[in-house]
Amino acid sequence: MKPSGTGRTIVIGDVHGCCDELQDLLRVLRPAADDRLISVGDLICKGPDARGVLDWARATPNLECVVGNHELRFLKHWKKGTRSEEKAYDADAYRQLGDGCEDDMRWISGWPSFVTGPGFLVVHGGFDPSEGLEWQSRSQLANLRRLPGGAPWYESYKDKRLAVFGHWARRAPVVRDNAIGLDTGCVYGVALTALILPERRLVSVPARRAYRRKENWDDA
Ligand SMILES: [Mn+2]
Repeated sequence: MKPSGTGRTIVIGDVHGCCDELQDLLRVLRPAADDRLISVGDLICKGPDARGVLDWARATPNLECVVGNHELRFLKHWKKGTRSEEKAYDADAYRQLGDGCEDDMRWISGWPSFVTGPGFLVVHGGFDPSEGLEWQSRSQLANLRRLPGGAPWYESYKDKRLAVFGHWARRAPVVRDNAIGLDTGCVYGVALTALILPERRLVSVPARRAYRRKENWDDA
């Protein structure tokens, strides 16, 4: 690994509160101050330590976060003042976040639904390739897996610009010429994966354990 001063872009897959594995990954990546770090979103929920993950994120000035579906749901709770569409694991995440939650939400409300860089874009879920990314809803960008008809959205994506995404937990990264999926199910006991650009190198660290059980892997 290059130690520092390399100006890399490093995209980090779905952390879901797995703070130990995030720290393991950072020990391998050794990001420098001039590296551009990007989270695909879903930093929180399902895993053991949302607080630790957000504390790291807020203390990392060269990190940009794309909003995930779990953050979007928490923002909805915050804006409405009620926990609509509350998931079973939300109470755990709120407990982990504790008193800082209001500040966290204010900060998260500023996260974009996608970010771009030279030759790449990062989105949490996906987008309909037949329409401009900028016209699609925050909810769609954070949640999309399959297009109407059932095919994964990225199978219809023909642009040369590399689309990096998370959200769809697989036992291995999805690697196509123009799309890379980084959710390798850390919270389910597989691995936490990052992508280093422009060289397109994938770096994974194993999950220390399965924090949640996954009944069915949708690897198709
Ligand atoms: Mn997600």
